[in-house]
Amino acid sequence: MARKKIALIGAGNIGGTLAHLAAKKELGDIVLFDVAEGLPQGKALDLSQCGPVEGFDAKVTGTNDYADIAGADVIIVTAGVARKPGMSRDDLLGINLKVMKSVGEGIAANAPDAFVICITNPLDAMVWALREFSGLPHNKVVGMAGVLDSARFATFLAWEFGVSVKDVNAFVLGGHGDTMVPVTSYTTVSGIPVDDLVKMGRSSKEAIDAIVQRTRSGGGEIVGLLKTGSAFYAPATSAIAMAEAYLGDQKRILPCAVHVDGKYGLDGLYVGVPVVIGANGAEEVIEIALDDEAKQNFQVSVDAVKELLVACKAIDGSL
Ligand code: TXD
Repeated sequence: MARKKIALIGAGNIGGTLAHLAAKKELGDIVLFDVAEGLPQGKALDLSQCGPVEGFDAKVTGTNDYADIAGADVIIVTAGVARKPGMSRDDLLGINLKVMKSVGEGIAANAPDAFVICITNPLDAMVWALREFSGLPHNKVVGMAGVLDSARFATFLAWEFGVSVKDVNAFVLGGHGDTMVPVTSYTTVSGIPVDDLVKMGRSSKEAIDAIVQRTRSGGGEIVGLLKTGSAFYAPATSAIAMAEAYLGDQKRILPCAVHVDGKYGLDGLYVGVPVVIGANGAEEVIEIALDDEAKQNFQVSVDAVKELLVACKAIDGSL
């Protein structure tokens, strides 16, 4: 069976890490695309030279020509600009919306059957715009945010409880912004709800509330430390888990930014919700019962995403 083809649009910090992870896991042959001359080609050559050491036969190539992504099975989009200290994700909208238009056209013309995972910020708006510009089916265009936000939440909880990260199943809903909704009532350690662990005296409400807040500002914390850009190891790792769920028809229930129409009281918005990811892409949105607080927080997050879409439409009248 011919190897799958993974196209990475954007060969920057996340793109290069995606390529390295995909090659090590031999998910398929990898094409790195970027508008910067030499960057994708240089990283592809460097990554290829990992092959003899790592023992992978995946071909890694770099290009500035969209024709080279033809027939891709999975496309992961990181093209655009990243945050610097003092910038919010929403500050990137003006520049990155134009980038999504060129990326969407490139995908439509060369790989319309791909499963597309968007990472570019502001994520909830960019994934919606990418779907509009590309014209691909809604179930084949998703956004990566919730897997990363849940991983940040799980890391902090594992540290707090002194347990293995393997046993923490964290749940984050909503947009990829300060309004995201870490849901403690659906977050467990080996099946034990976090709220019960607090009642058992293994943490406190104050400590858990502080972790919820640290999760919300998890991206900004790293931007502040790095000063030159934003997180890229965990974002790449999170997107690769989504790609594997698609390529392996794993039917995983993952928090992703997907097109929600009818459930959660939404009528056609991209926002972070639990979704089954399998060979048909986003196969089923799982509508969970939210307590009043989570419901209110989710609505705040939905309203914030809607404001971003208004801003997008004001910039590009074709949306
Ligand atoms: O959870 C999430 N979704 C977020 C997303 C987590 C972390 C980072 N988040 C966002 O991903 C971040 O705010 C950025 O918008 C993207 C990519 O972050 P990365 O750290 O990889 O940015 P880089 O290193 O600047 O790489 C971006 C590349 C760079 O090489 C540019 O030359 C290229 O994008 N670029 C383009 N490629 C193709 N087409 C166009 N038009 C283009 N413009 C820039």
